[in-house]
Amino acid sequence: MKTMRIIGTAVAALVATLLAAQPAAAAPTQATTRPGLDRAAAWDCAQGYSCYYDDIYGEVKLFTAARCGWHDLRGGSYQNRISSVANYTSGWVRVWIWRNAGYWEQHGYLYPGGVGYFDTNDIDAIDIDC
Ligand SMILES: [Ca+2]
Repeated sequence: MKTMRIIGTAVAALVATLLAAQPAAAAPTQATTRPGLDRAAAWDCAQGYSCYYDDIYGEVKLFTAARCGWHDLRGGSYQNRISSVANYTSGWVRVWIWRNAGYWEQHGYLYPGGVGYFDTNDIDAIDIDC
């Protein structure tokens, strides 16, 4: 019995080592939404567009995306500033973070017609369904 327990422990340690070797990519999460977040005073954004804000309440607008598709914000004035999004397009919006190890990580997403915020100031790219 003791030998079996030792083997079991060794296997568990090996599995833990293998799992630890994988890049630790956090699963993307839905933007935070809650009742009242979409109050009328905020979220200035035209139907058919998606808009991006410096604060989490959709009040300090950074920009409106002029087209769908991928927008790499690295090196621009909006990098690491987006905190909330109004998505009045008919597609999903996804937000991405550039990891210095050399890869993109999807941080979150927001469904069509939604408004919401993300728990980061680290967003480096947005991708809007076309
Ligand atoms: Ca970043």
